[in-house]
Amino acid sequence: MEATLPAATGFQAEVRLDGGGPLAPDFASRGSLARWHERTADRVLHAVLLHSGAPDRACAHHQDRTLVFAGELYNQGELLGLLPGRALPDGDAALILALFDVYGAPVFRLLNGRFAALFTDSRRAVLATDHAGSVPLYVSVAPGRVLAATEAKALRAAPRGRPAPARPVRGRLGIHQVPAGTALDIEVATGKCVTHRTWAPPSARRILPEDEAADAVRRTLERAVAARTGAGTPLVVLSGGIDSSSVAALAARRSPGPIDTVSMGTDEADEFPQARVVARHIGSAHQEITVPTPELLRQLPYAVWAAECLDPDVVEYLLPLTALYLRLGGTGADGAAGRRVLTGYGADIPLGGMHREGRLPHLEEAVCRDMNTFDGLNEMTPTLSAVAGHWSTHPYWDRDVLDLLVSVEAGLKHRHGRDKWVLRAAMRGVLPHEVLVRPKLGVHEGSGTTSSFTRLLQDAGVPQDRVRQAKRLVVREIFDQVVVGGRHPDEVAVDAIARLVADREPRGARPAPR
Ligand code: IOT
Ligand code: MG
Repeated sequence: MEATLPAATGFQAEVRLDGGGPLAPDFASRGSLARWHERTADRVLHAVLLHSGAPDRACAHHQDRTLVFAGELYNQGELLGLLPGRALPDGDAALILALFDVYGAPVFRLLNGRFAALFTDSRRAVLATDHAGSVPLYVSVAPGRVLAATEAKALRAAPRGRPAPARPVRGRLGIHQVPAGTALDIEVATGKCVTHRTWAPPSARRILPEDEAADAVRRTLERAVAARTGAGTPLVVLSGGIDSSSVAALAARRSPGPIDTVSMGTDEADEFPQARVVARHIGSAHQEITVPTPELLRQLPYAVWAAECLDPDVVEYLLPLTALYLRLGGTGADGAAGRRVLTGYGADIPLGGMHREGRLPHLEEAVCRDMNTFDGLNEMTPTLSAVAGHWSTHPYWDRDVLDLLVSVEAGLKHRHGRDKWVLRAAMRGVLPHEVLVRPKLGVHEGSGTTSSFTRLLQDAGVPQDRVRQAKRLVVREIFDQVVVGGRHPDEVAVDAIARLVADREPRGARPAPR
């Protein structure tokens, strides 16, 4: 049977001119580890692949060239069309390697996928992310040695690297994150880097008649969902909002049997009734998971550990999903298998869904700002679900869907008094009317996450007007412990960190003692 998960979901790799030994692998992602070792006349490659049973297709080797690949492609059909008359490559890594022979490093401009990759030949290492950088990739470069990994913590023990044309990771001297939509071409002997941009958000806007815009969104999203459902029964994390309901409905339409859906709530808030309407409509096998608020907050270190993110808003979005994924175990057909999970994450970014007022200049500005600042937040990282052994993928950030959604003019995004109008119009006839017109409630609000995190800090003594800053400090402290310091999230006491942050408040900002 075709595997449900990608051949590899992460890796750590080292290319060096002399021998050397591999670093100890340290991942938040759960999975088996497979080793790949290769020595040529010029260099040594050690790779450790994170996988769920079939790592062979994650590495491809031909002559002196090797490609290490974590993730998956969504446009294999198009890509195969570029190799007429050749034997069909077996798997995504082999396909990219064959294309590399034809196109060189700019091959990454051809790919629509969710991946991180390392190519190496006799003298260089090319590190590439997908257009969205949705599988994070970190690097440490020094003359004679290139180290790379899909989690920063896996490079913690690396010798100090030199500056690279990429974002430095906090607290980790010499570790950098490869930007989204980028291939870094590194000469191993000298450590010199050349950057190839492989994707950028479109700035131009398309003017389309309503029907045409809705049709294009429907068709493109349908294809993105189809490319992601794989073998086996897909699972959609369903809030009941327009974004995830669309994904679930399109997945259900092409599935021979019922798909699985799951909703998460807390003892404080949930959107279970809304999600049930959708589940009933599409005939999914639906599950509801309630996480007690104290448990949710205890999982903050897991969210930061997985996403290696310092942005408190993003961590707030990711926390309920982290809690959901950690509770998913046992939903697989055999009780334990990792699931392929589809989400509605990311739709609000190109459509300006978090921006709740209709003025088009503001909406346009919000979309531009969000498209210019998502890189490095790691909100799409597969590690979030991989901490529980699952593989998540986000159809709205399919390259074709994203290009289309970003580029439709703002008046199609907000229209007839509705946000995300073009998506709602695309789903007419697919979803019930009440779902099509449902206003947005974010994952953090629908589950009460924002308010419970706020309360945690206020209970620790943080005054109202300092909560935002305190959240930033809490996330930073957790990051320093679990990413920089290498602690396991279970060893991190969130309550103690909240008190520490409250105590660090400038004196004047503290509430007067009662
Ligand atoms: P939101 O859109 O609420 O949730 C993202 C996805 O998580 C949903 O589409 C759904 O698949 C899943 N989900 C949400 N809530 C639940 C639930 N209760 N049960 C099961 N699954 C659920 C934040 C947000 O509001 O998420 N994400 C925004 C924007 C991110 C902003 N980032 C940025 N500017 N860089 C988004 O676009 O998804
Ligand atoms: Mg959403």
